[in-house]
Amino acid sequence: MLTGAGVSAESGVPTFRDALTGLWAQFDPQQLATPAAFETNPKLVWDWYEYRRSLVSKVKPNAGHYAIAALEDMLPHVAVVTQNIDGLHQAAGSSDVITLHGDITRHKCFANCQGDPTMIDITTLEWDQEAGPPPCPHCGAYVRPDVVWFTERLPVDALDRANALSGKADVMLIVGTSGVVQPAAQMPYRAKRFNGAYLIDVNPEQNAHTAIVDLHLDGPSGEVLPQVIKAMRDLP
Ligand code: BJW
Repeated sequence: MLTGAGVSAESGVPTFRDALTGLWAQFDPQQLATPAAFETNPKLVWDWYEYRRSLVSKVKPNAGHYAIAALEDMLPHVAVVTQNIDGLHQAAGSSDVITLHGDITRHKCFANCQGDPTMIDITTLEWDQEAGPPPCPHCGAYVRPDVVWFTERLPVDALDRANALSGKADVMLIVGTSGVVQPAAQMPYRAKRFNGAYLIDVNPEQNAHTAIVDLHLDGPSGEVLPQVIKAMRDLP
């Protein structure tokens, strides 16, 4: 599985490119999700992530997440390579989840002063929350969310494993991603090139992968994936 923000849309988590609604509508998410934006305006970026972290803390997995988890009982090995930072695959019971872009509930020192990454538990900190991000208790640099921003390297172990699994996949389901963000967007190409994988795209919209997939299942993943499971269970 390669998943993106669309798989969580039916849980009430706006997709990345739809994430800026209401007060946030005036900003471009691609401009906020960068280390340069955080350095320029730490409070703005921190407040955006706090808003999204609060939202994620209230949502539950949807039928799409549960269908993906259910595939583990039906296939020899299912790995979920996700670009999502919301933890909903894990909450639905998927046991092998590779998180390429981090986790919005975790935090680290912006300077990684004690080694990369220097994780910080913000529940142990006291600071003026109106002022912006807390200072790192070790060095005083700002604390930031443990997510991967544009121009930053992905976690090496996660990327290596995702690349290796993609290169030997028999089937890849690509669910709820626009397919424009690298290196995640390369995974289907690796699966096709190295193992001739059968590619299935689940998305209510055309996207960057639609042209190369073997099958495009047009619809929301919370509706399409349970039907896929049912069809598999009904096989003779
Ligand atoms: C539904 C649905 C429903 C809706 N059911 N579906 C090579 C070429 C060009 C550029 C680059 C390159 N290599 C690297 C880059 C630069 C950059 C990049 O890719 N830029 C592109 C935009 C061009 N990549 C990076 O910087 C990466 N770092 C890197 O490669 O380091 C080395 C390097 C750096 C620089 C140069 C060269 C090498 C890091 C990328 C990190 C991405 N991080 C983010 C933010 C995470 C934290 C946060 O959430 O705030 O990750 S960006 C954002 O995009 C987020 C997402 O995980 C990611 C993907 O988005 P996703 O999931 O596809 O969501 P959407 O919103 O785009 O699409 C939703 C889809 O769901 C749509 O298709 C809907 O139709 C669908 N949908 N409802 C099913 N119910």
